[in-house]
Amino acid sequence: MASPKVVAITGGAGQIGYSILPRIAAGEVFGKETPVILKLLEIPVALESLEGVGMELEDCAFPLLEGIVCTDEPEVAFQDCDLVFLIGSKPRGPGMERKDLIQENGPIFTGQGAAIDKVAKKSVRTIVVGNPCNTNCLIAMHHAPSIPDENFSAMTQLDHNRAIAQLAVRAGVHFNEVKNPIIWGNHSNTQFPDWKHAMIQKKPAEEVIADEAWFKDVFIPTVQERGKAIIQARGKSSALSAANAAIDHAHTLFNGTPEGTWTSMAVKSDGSYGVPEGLICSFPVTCKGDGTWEIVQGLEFTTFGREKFDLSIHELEEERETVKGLL
Ligand code: NAX
Repeated sequence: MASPKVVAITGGAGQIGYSILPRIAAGEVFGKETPVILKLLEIPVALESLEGVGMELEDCAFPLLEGIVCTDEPEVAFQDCDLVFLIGSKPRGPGMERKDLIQENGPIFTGQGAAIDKVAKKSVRTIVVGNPCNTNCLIAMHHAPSIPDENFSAMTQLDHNRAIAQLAVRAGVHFNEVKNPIIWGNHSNTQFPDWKHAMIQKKPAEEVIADEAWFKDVFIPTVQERGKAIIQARGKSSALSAANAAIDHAHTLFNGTPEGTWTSMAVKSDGSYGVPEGLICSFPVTCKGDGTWEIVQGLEFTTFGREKFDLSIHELEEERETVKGLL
């Protein structure tokens, strides 16, 4: 058996927490030979509920689970961590603008970034799920100067998976036969779900589907607005699929992207594709499996695609401006 990996999850008593925890404990990120220690962080009012989640995890008697810590102190949760999922944040309240949400949640990520900086392993990987995840990731990264910026990423894997699913359903093929859509930009409804490089059964998606109007008028808005559709249907936001995507994101970081494929991940821009340096923007990335990623280079845009992507980059710049006091 390998030595245990220490994994922290914030918002452990929340919906996504409830769906993701058993999967990490079952070895779905680090494999069936690697034990895990789970550290769950919550706000004080949710601690009792968190203890209940801890009891349930215990009752699963997972062979790989070596320890469970429930706490409301970030420095306890992040101590010696190999992997941190920053999921906990406040949901958008009635009448709240996106800007208000950013200002409300931003401070959570200054404190948690600083705590990661202080007590986590220097090699820790942090995946930000709590919204607005790109900008929250920017804040956390900024407050952890002793950890490489490349160790931070925000989750657009759910959007990526939604794009795969829509293409598969439209083409009438299995999900496994769809590769390489791309989510460019922000995890918000300005994101640009790009089908131009996607492959279905090893053929270009646009040859298989051959319906430009469908891509523009159905595919893009369906992926962009899928979160809203789930809320309308379920009365609650996506949790099972969000947790699944967070597992996929972490699994890809630590196990790599299969040959010839990429995934979508929001990472720090190095200026690729004209994205201002330092923004946390979703790009197509490949991973080697050692926790590192690389932005796929040399892909081309149509004028339509470029305009869509630029809109999302602009929103990310506005978000950065909104939180500049926290950076
Ligand atoms: P829930 O409201 O069910 O759970 C959030 C939990 O976080 C609560 O238990 C709350 O007490 C806790 N929390 C709040 N502030 C905290 C803090 N400072 N430290 C630790 N815990 C804290 O929300 P849930 O459905 O689990 O969603 C969590 C976040 O994921 C939200 O911000 C949501 O918008 C975001 N999402 C992001 C997605 C993505 O693709 N990036 C998709 C799914 C989801 O919407």
